[in-house]
Amino acid sequence: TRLPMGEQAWLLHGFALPRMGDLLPALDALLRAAPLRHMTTPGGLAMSVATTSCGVLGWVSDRRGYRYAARDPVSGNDWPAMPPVFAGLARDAAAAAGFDAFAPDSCLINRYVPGTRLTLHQDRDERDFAAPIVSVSLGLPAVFLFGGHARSDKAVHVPLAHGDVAVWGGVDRLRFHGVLPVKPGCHPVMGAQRINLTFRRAG
Ligand code: MD5
Ligand code: FE
Repeated sequence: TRLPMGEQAWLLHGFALPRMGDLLPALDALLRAAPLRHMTTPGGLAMSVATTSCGVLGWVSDRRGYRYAARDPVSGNDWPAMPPVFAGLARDAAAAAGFDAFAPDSCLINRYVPGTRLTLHQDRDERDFAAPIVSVSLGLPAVFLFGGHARSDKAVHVPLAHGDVAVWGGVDRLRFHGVLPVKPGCHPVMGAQRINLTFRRAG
């Protein structure tokens, strides 16, 4: 099902499920090549979400700020290439939501163990806000907060399950958003974690 969250924001329930057979082995290989790590915020705190990236650009945070970089600062190597099953899923989900020819150059991989949350924020580190953002949820369920254009705007709570794909673009691209603390549990495929893949056109 294709549920509208905003004028140009869509939840594609279960959209990734038919691709899990290719997606999960590709994810395993990526996490071996560029392990998840807790980056440091500009304020000097360790992020509660563990992150890594694939694609031409990866999202990084350190004392100097947030930005996209071509190399993994832990290994000094380029980020692993984006697997075709990742790029194809992102492109097809964007098209299903009305955004043609989405060609992401970055996929941020976020891991939430139980208790991990993501506070309300906007995604503003990308060069061009014309491209949509595609988000793939894996593992434990979570409650997504879909806010407005001001931090104080009331946020709608959207449940996200394993295999759900959300797409945001156009007038909804810069909305405040976040994730409530993930509840304890064990997913039959992914174990005691939620992993989110966030596809962006960053450069
Ligand atoms: C997550 N990640 O579940 C989310 C999925 C991040 C992040 O927010 O920055 O790593 S992406 C959610 C998103 C992106 C762009 C716009 C909107 C939501 N939105 O307008 O609601 O780990
Ligand atoms: Fe975000």
